[in-house]
This record gives sequence, structure tokens and C-alpha cells, in this order.
Amino acid sequence: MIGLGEAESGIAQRAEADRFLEEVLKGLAAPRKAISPKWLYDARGSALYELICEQPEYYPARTELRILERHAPEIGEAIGPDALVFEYGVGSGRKTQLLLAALERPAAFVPVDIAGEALAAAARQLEARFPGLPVRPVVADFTEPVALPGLDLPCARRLAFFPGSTIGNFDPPEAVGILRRMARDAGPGGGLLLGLDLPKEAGTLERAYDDARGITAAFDLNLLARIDRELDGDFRLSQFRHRSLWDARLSRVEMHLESLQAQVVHVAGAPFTFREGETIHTESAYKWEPRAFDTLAAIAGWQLERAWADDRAWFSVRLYRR
Ligand code: AVI
Repeated sequence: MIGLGEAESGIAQRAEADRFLEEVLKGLAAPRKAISPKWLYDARGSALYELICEQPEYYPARTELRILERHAPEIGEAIGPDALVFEYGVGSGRKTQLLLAALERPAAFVPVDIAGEALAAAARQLEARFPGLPVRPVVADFTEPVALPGLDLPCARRLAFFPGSTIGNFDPPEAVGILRRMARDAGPGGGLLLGLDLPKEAGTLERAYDDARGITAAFDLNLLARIDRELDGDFRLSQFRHRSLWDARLSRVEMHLESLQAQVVHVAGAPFTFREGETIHTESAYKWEPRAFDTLAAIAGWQLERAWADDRAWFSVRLYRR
């Protein structure tokens, strides 16, 4: 694995813990409390996210998978042979397997993720499924502007793969930064295959982020459990509830944790006061009109080449070229 040795990995983990503390203290002290969604994904959070993807209300995962299944041959043809594929963030691996199976002679696969263990497991699974395919995992935070190793692997073209509508979890300026970084990684003539969730009726969107079984609520509340465990917090989970809200003006679903009473919570010894009904904003999921997103992608150097959607036009898989 292209990544860190044991000592460096210990240092990296401590730096990550410091950043978590710093961001939580800053986010809870802000006039409108907010914590970045990236902290939702500890081991339990990642497992809960996989479960969310199986809930009937959470349409994005299965809709994207169906588009990839249905159009795999055309997608493979549009990308072309001998492609070196980068994937930013590892998921359950089903989409990756579909893509790699659709490609003619993929040159290599380079998954990029901050979670080293999940990355190594995903790499082993792919090596078993595609014998002979070079798989070179890179432990890195893809939201940071760091150049990737693995760019020197021989190939006819490079493809950045960014499924799941994860781009929707970033505010537009951050999204441009990430798309620019991918454009740099892909190089001239490179491609970007991206999953994009589209705006739709408010109820459908709010239910997708607040399923009846309470899996999304558990995923959101797990952030407080993580703060208690890792940052010496004293959040009482029973005193907060999960909420999902569609903001039509900003075209985004927001996840919030709402305080059920006036209370004081401590993190690493620092007190934070909550009013009854006050919330911590924990995630935004932007739902982009395709044309508006293409304009954003163009700012980062990407031109739309092809797009595929489901019959209801709820989700789009888009191929861009540099
Ligand atoms: C990872 N990301 C694309 C998911 C989304 O739909 O925004 C995260 C998620 N949050 C709640 N449900 C799913």
C-alpha cells in the first residue's frame, strides 16, 4: 500500500485527533453550532452508512447502482481502454466492481481514502475479483490539496471516479476545490465519472435522510457518542434528536441534532450551552440541477461528455473530460 509506516501512521492519527478536537470546540462555540460531516465516519458511523444505503427511503445508492448496471457497456466504451482509475473515498465496492468490469483492460486501480483499514480490505477484495489488475491504495485525505502517488503508472488515460453524490456534501466553493484537485490528478485528456443526486419533492428528500427504522438518526447521533468517547464529552444522547430539513433556497437537505431541553454540555472540560430546540448542523447534502452543476464543473476545468439517468430523473451519472 502506498501510504504511511507505523510511526508515521501513529503521528497522523494523533494529528487527526487534534483536528477533531479543534473543529468540535470551534463548531460548538459558533453562534450557529455546526460540525463537519467528515467526523460522522468512525468505524460505527461507516457501518451505519452502509446500512442507510439499504433503507427503502434512501434511494440514491440503489438508483445510482441501477444506472451503472444498466449502462455499463456504454460507460465503459465512453471511457475507453487502458484507463487508470482513481476512486476518492471507498464504499462497499459494488459500484467499483461494476465500473472495473465494464472497462476494457483497466490499467490499474488507485483507491484514495483516509481510513487505512477499510482501504486495505477494499483493495484485497478487488485483487481477488480482478486477478492481474494492479491495485495501489493511497492513504490520504482527498479533500486536502496533496498530489497523489501512483500518477506515474502506465496507462492510456486517467479516470477520476467519484460516485455516491458525495460531492453534494461540500459547499459549492469546496466542491470546486475538490473538482480542481481531481482535474489535476486526471491530467490533460483525463476523465471524471461522477454520481449526482438531483432535486426532487421535499418529502422524498427529507425521508431519505430520516428513515423509519431510525438508521440515519443513529448515524447522526453517533457523532455525539464519538465526541463523548474520543474527546471526553458528556453529551447525553437521549437529550438530542436527529432532524432532516430540505432548504429549497439553497437546494440542500440539512441534518441537524436538536437539543430537547436547555442544557450545558462539556467537551474536554469546555462548557457549551444549548437552548431548547437549538441544533448542531451536522451535514448538508446539496441536490444540484444538472446544468448548474456542469457550470460548477467547468470552473474546475471539466467539460460534460455524456450523462446517464434513471427513468424518474432522480439521479445522474455524468462523464466529464478535461
Ligand atoms: C456520503 N453521502 C453522499 C451521503 C449523502 O447522501 O449525503 C451521506 C448520508 N447522510 C445521511 N444519509 C446519507
